[in-house]
Formats: sequence, C-alpha cells, structure tokens
Amino acid sequence: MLACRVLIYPSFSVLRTSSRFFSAPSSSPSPTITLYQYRICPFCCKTKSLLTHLSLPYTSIEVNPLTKSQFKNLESIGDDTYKKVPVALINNERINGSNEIIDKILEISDKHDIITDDFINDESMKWYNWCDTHLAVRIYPALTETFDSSLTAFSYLDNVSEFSTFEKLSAKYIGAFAMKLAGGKIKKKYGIEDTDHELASSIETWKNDALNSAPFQGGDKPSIADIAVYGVLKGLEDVGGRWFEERVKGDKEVEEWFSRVEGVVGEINSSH
Ligand SMILES: N[C@@H](CCC(=O)N[C@@H](CS)C(=O)NCC(=O)O)C(=O)O
Repeated sequence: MLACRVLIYPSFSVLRTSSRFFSAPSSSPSPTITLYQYRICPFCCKTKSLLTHLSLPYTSIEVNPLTKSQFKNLESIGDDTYKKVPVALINNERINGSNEIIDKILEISDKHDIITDDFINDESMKWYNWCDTHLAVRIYPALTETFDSSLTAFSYLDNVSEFSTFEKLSAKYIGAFAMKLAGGKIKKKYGIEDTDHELASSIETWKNDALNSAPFQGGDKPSIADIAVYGVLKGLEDVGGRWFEERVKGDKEVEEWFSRVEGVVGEINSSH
C-alpha cells in the first residue's frame, strides 16, 4: 500500500494519504496562483511544467535577480526571509521552494485521473529527486561556463517587458558576471569537474536508466519525473545554446521523448 512505504525525499503529502484515490472531483473554483520566478531557473520551470500539466492557471512575476524588488509585494506574508525563487502565492498563502509548491499543487489539484499510483510512486520519486539533485544543479554551471555563455543565458532579460532598460542592462551584465562566479561555487559543492561532460552524462542516464526504451519514465504515460525533467530542459530551449541542440535535440531518443511529453503537457509559456 502506497501510504505505508518508506518514501524518498521529498515526501509529498499526497503520498501520505490514500484519500486522493477516492475523493470526488473538486467543485471548488480554481485557486489563485502567482509564481515569483526567474525565467531560466530550472526549479521554476519544473514547477510550471506541473502547473501546465494539471491545467492550473497561474500568473508569473519575473523577479529581478539583482534587486529582487518584486519580493516587496510579499513582505510580511509567511516567511519573508526566504530570497530564492520559485516562491508562490496560492490563495494568499506564501509557499517557498519548488518542492513545497509542488506539494501544495498536488494537494489542491482535482486531476485525480492524472495523479495516480502510476504518476507518483517510489520509482518516479527516485527520478524526481534525481532531477533536483543531479540534473537541475548541473544546468547553471553549464550555462555559465564562460562569461560569454553566461551573457547569452542572461539575454532572456532583454525580453522582460516589465523591466526598465536600466534594470535589463544592469541585471544582464552584473547577473551574468555573478552567475559565472556562482556557477563555480555550485561546481565545487556538487563535485562537478567537466560541466559539459557531466551534463551530457546526466542526459544519458535519463535516457538509459530512467526511460530504458519506454515511451516515458512512467511507462505509457508521463510520471511526475517526466514532467519535472521535461520542465527543466524546456526552460533552457531559448538559452541552452550549443549543448541543448546537441544533447536534447541532437539525440533521437531524447528528442522523441521530449516531443512526446510536450504533446501531453502542452506549451509552457516561458514568459508566464
Ligand atoms: N531548493 C530550492 C532551490 C531554489 C534555487 O536554488 N533557486 C535559485 C535560482 S535557480 C535561486 O533563487 N538562487 C538565489 C539567487 O538567485 O539569489 C527549490 O527547489 O526551489
């Protein structure tokens, strides 16, 4: 019985109760969801992928990575010492961190036909966790390997219409420089030596060990891990440069899996 298993972190609350399998579809109105994000943050993209898959409408607020001034809207709501993204406001409750937000999304979703034992189980949670601890942490170091590639990644700021020209330029150049330095710290923390090689081998691991020739990690339908990994990779489509083309689009099996998930999830709009 699912509820009695020892689960791998993060243990979402839907996994601790079996009531979701018997509850009637909710008739309550759609929750109001606002997501504070960086467009290129893998943890934000993972969260948006699930929101889109569960057809939960949301509004996103692009956070200036330098000033984080948008967080002022959230002052005095919940724990306002947290300064990372994503942060969500769900029906006026502040939720910090992608896994905490996803926990809440799973709890409030009425898509009981999607959130099944096949969608979330020990195996899919193992890969979901791998997505956070192996794949997502290798994205920033790869994007910010050189100052030039970091600048390319931060070019997304050119298209943030809410920012003034000064905000765009300052966040782009200072952000690119700061991320180049931060990328080095992340590499040290996770023992990453050859960024490009390790990201490539993470994608190989996903292909060979998670998909293992099946259409999805979840089998015939995407699991929560498919949705998470797809979100992380999708977020980089515009800024991923060479390695995205080579490793995702350039590998037939990965590319076909990517298109299959895209077909099920639908388009995630990177700007909201
Ligand atoms: N465990 C967190 C990690 C979030 C995270 O590391 N976010 C990064 C952006 S990808 C961040 O906000 N870093 C701090 C900063 O940019 O100042 C989660 O899953 O949400």
